This record gives sequence, C-alpha cells and structure tokens, in this order.
Amino acid sequence: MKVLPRFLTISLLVFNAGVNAEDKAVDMVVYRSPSCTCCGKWLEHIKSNNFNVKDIVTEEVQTIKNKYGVTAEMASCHTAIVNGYVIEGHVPANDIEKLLKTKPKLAGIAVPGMPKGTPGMEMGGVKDPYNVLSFNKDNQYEVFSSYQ
Ligand SMILES: [Cu+2]
Repeated sequence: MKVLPRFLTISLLVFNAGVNAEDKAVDMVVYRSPSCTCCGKWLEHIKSNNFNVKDIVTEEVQTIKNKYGVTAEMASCHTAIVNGYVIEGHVPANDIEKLLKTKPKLAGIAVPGMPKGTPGMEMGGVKDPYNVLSFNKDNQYEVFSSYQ
C-alpha cells in the first residue's frame, strides 16, 4: 500500500513538466511577400517548433528590411522579429532557440540568400553548406553556427 502514493506523485510531476513545455511558445512576427513559397515552408518549420507566428503578408519586404537594419549582405526572402531580435531568412528553429536562451547583444541572426537544404528550402537530398550569421547594429557580423 505504500507504493501507490509514490507512483501517483511521480505521475503528477511528469504531467506538470509537460504543461510547462507547452507554455513556452514564443511569439514571432513574420513579414513575407505573397509570391514567396519557400517562406511559407519555413513558417511551417517554425510553427512546428513551438513558435506562435503572426504572419504578415506584404509587398513591402524591402521597407521592413530597411527598418530593422537588414543589409544587402544579410538579406534573404523573409524577415521575422522575435523578442526584439531580427531573424532573416531560412534560419533553423534551434538557432533561434539558442539565441533566445543565450540573449547575446546582437541585432539578429541571418542565413543570407537561400541556400539549398535549409529549413523551407528542401530540394530532395541537395544540401549546400551554409552559415547562420549574427549581426549587430554596426553591421559587424560573425558566424553564429555552421552547417557543412
Ligand atoms: Cu526563401
């Protein structure tokens, strides 16, 4: 009879851990043009990784990039804002999670251009090597993570 209450306690702990994981969905605003199909695919990747996306379809993506300091060197198709950071292009969700966890003093992170094999740019088995770059307000950039 002493085993049963302990079992119940463990079950409740497991249940609570599950509830907390659901709670941490992070709000993100995404700007993309109506003609961009790979942007929509990246959105699916982001949504399936527990981000709560506000999807803004606009013809003015360049205006948005100018507003948030995304230079031509960093530019890709879509621009997203999460917790004050800029996310430019096909950045994998795990890099965004790393950014939000470590909170570095940066303007944002980017995958410039549209490398094949990035989330939303799946082309069969074709994978270009690519870097996720971090950038600051002075337009200095560094490698944030590397996919070879
Ligand atoms: Cu794209």
